[in-house]
Amino acid sequence: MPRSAILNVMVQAAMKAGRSLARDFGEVQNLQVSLKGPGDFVSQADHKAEEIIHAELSRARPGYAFLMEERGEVSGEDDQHRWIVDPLDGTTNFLHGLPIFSISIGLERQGQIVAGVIYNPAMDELYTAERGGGAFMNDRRLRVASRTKLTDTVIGTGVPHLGRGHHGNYLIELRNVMAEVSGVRRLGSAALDLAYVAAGRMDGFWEHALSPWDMAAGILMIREAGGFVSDPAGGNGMFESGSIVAGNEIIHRALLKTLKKPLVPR
Ligand code: 2AM
Ligand code: CA
Ligand code: CA
Ligand code: CA
Repeated sequence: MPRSAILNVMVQAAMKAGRSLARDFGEVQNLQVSLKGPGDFVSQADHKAEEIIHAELSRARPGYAFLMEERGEVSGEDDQHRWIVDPLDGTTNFLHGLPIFSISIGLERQGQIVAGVIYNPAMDELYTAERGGGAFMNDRRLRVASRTKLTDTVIGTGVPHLGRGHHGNYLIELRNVMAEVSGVRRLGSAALDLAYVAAGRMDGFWEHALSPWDMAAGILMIREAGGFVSDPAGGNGMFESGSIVAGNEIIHRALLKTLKKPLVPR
């Protein structure tokens, strides 16, 4: 399916920012890094990528509002549209030389996510989705994995970072999931994790304490790949709660159930 004009704009912005990130990744030891909170780093690379995305998107669609990780909210005259941007998802990986990071750009129209792009410049993998138009990786149509037995699955997650609570609850969830699946993976870029669920590379995913910019593009990607996404209660409150659970219809339902269990002794 040919990309729409708006998706092309998003792809161009993500690729241009991706080239900037790739250059900075090559000399990561020279980057200026600062601390936003406990364990919460941000670098020149994050800011540069965000500048590029902001410039490209506002040039193509003046007036659209923004929600960006580093700049925060930027209002626009157009109250129907909002870009939701994470210029570098996986900063910790990036700063450690681990090539698992991404750019995530989502577009909301009247509060509904209608287009999403997730780009990993280190692997040159570009994930795109449009509402009703399917999800793609470098032009290949994506479909979530079809495994239906939890014991066969690989499930991604994110460990709550320093400065965010709920570690006790999370450890109970992790224990119960570990006991029921074939493998648990923690890659460190929530946006990429969601793209991998859309691509069928992971059968499911859950994480807490996320922000809209980590999830916006990925939520659409998974749904357009035939998957299911919700908050832990099964509702659509991922942005409000910061928590997300995803998979194909059966694995999503099974994960919701496992995550609700009290600590099962073994
Ligand atoms: P980031 O790299 O854009 O900050 C990994 O579990 C996810 O959590 C990533 O999407 C990462 O996004 C985010 N993250 C990692 N450490 C964080 C921290 N200290 N504070 C807030 N978000 C963090
Ligand atoms: Ca960050
Ligand atoms: Ca992020
Ligand atoms: Ca980020």
